[in-house]
Amino acid sequence: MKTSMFTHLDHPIAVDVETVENYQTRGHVRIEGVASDIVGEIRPLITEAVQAQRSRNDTQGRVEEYTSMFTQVTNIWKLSNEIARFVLAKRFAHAAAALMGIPGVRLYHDQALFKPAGGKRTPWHQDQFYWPIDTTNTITMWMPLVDISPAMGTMLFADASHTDGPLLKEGISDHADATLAQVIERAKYHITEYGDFKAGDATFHSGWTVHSAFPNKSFTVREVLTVIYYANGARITKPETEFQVADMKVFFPGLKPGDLAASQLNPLLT
Ligand SMILES: O=C(O)CCC(=O)C(=O)O
Repeated sequence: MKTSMFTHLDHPIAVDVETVENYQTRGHVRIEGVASDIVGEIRPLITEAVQAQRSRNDTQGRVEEYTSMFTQVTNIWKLSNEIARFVLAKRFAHAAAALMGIPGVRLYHDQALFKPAGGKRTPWHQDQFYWPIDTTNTITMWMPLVDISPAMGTMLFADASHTDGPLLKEGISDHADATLAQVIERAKYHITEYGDFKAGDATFHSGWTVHSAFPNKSFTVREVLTVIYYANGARITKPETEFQVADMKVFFPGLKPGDLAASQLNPLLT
């Protein structure tokens, strides 16, 4: 990867007022071309790291059903300097901060989520159920590394569901999926899906936005990288579930409830 590419990544991109408003009212938004200039260069490095991790068969300390739905690698930025430059890029972090309307964001973690050909639907869920953190200013950037269509597993979002906070005290499962589907019907949330994506486009969704993803009906792997951010200044809460106990250990190493959520794995990015 060329050094000039890295320099590019250090510059914030403009996020217009309408995009910010859309994010804040609906709990999700799509920004096209966030990384289209560089995704072709970073993709081979990420796929290589995912392959290496797959052969180690390591769940990386997490307790979650995701591990059976995807080839998932968490904190992939720790595996290569180039991937770190990408994941920690100011370009993405500034967009995340602008959408949330806050000055500073820290990294929670990243995830390569590679859904294999034939991979099943991602059930409805809310990410923040898993996170022991005292802010609702949390956001996930979800970025395909290849061009994808809905038939390969793009996401669906329940509009404005983030404004209702936690809707279910259950981790991802078929049961939780069915219950959230009922919640969606009762609340009459409008469901948004964004159609086709080019590699390097991205959606951003809030930690409490109810979302799911289509199955991968194609013959190729759906390669996605996500990066999760939260407001600088947030503190760690007392874990309420085994998932949150695991997340505290893995993503806030050495810290405890009440501490500032700022371990060496959570650099300030803006
Ligand atoms: O990629 C998927 O299928 C689901 C991803 C997801 O739920 C997330 O990034 O929060």
